[in-house]
Amino acid sequence: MRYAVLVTGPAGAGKSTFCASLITHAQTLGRTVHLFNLDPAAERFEYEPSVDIRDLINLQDVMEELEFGPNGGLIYCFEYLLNNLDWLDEELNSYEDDYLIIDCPGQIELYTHVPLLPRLASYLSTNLNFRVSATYLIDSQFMQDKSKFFAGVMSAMSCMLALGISMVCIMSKMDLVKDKKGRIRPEIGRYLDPDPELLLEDVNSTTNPKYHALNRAVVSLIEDQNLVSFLPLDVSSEDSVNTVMSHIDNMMQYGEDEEPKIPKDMDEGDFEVDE
Ligand SMILES: Nc1nc2c(ncn2[C@@H]2O[C@H](COP(=O)(O)OP(=O)(O)OP(=O)(O)O)[C@@H](O)[C@H]2O)c(=O)[nH]1
Ligand SMILES: [Mg+2]
Repeated sequence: MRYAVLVTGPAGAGKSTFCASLITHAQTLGRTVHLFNLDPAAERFEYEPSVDIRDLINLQDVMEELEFGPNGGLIYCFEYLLNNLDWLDEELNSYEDDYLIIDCPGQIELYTHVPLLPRLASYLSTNLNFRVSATYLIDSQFMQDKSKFFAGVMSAMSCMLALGISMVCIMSKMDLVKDKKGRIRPEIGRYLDPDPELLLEDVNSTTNPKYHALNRAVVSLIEDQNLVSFLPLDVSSEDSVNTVMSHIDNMMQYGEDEEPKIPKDMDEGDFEVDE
């Protein structure tokens, strides 16, 4: 079985940093994971990507040669990838029984407006037999403001619905919202698993009454989709990275259906079978 985790979230949410911390942590556990860079505009990485979209196409070249702006150029790069999937087949050919961590660009256009990433995720699972899941990162500092929290949850939800795969939501950079004793500040902590009704009261208290019905509709949507809880992530804490990785493993049922391996110096005849 092959596994792939798409690491998504808005620009600057901490995706690349999180990918690197997952790799470091996997190494300490003796597990092999590979970084797949899917951002054609990426500049540098802590770990060298094993697979890199920039080997196929580079955003800078597209912008110079075709005179596209950065966002149009990005869409062009993904369309190019999807028209050249034999490149991907070739690159991923050698990754059997492997775990890929896919560092994705943050632009929501690639998920919803032109569903390029959903097509890629579906290609990985349907054609290349990967078990695919996603994470969505939101910067904890975003959560200082209730209306930003709503916006963050809505964007996570639209990403999840567009991708159509299971997803873990992560609140990143938790080290920045801890008090002097190292505890998560309560005004941020309550957003990790908040009561939607309390959120509604909070948001209503700061919005014009003509939007209260809309706020109620948004809260019902969040409740129905059961997408309001976030896992805290502090990349400086090994425990925190471990917890997040365990959630991702569980979500993908990592390793659950691997065949038990017979040690090399025994053959099957060495096992006695009771009839
Ligand atoms: N304090 C703190 N800073 C972080 C953490 N994670 C990321 N950062 C910082 O946040 C900034 C953005 O991090 P990246 O990992 O590049 O974010 P990204 O989501 O990959 O960004 P793009 O690829 O540009 O969309 C960098 O300056 C990081 O050093 C964290 O857990 N704690
Ligand atoms: Mg990045």
